[in-house]
Amino acid sequence: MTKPKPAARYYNSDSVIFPAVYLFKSTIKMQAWLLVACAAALATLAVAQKPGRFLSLPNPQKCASRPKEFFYRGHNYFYSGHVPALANRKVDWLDGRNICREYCMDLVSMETQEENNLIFKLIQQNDVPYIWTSGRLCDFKGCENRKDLEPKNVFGWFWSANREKLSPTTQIPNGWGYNPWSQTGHKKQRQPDNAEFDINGTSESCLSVLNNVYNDGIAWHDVACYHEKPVVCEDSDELLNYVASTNPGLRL
Ligand SMILES: *[C@@H]1O[C@H](CO)[C@@H](O)[C@H](O)[C@H]1NC(C)=O
Ligand SMILES: [Ca+2]
Repeated sequence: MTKPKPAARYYNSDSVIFPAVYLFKSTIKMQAWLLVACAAALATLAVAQKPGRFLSLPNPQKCASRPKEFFYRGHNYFYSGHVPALANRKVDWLDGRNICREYCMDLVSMETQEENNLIFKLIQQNDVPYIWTSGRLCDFKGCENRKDLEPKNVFGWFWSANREKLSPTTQIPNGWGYNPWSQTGHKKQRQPDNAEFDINGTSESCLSVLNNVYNDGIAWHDVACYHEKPVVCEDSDELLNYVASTNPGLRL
């Protein structure tokens, strides 16, 4: 197992790129957002004097030739294990987002049961052991003083790709027939259980779909973000719109 990276790096990179004021607001303009992101990145680099970890910007050529394994409701998806250049790569959560983002995609977000079933089916049919999703706990700088996110283990989760909140973790989401969070895990408790925090203080702040790791079928788990996993990428409207508007004529 590789040496874990300090959890603070995730908080830093998230709070720099996604100040919580932007969370759950989809109205933000991409150009303004990029300016903020770049300014913040430069400022932090200048202060820190060492490379930080940041969200990657999309690469127009990669966006135009992005892998399209399947299509659902206006979005393309792919599993990294099925892309020759990525087939053997397992990455931490932020690197996972960045792999996707260079293709104008982001880690997958399952807002509906139908979409979740598609991802579960992909995992089952291909014997995928686990994947990263864009699900993230709002536990970094800027998430304080948000009464609506308390308690964090119930109300504090959101999809990073579009900054939409998840349903409360203790409930069957509206319109779903089951709760996608596992009923068990390391502590034999329902998820999210933040189990690694109890072991050594590392928060389980990222959402992974695990395939029967705890004899629990395919289900959602909170997992520490440094773990290395393959990814499922999903088209990002935000990044596609941005690259389309800045590259007239590019076929996406
Ligand atoms: C925490 O515990 C996990 C599981 O035993 C281990 O893989 C990880 O390296 C530990 N992290 C730290 C920071 O000690
Ligand atoms: Ca867990």
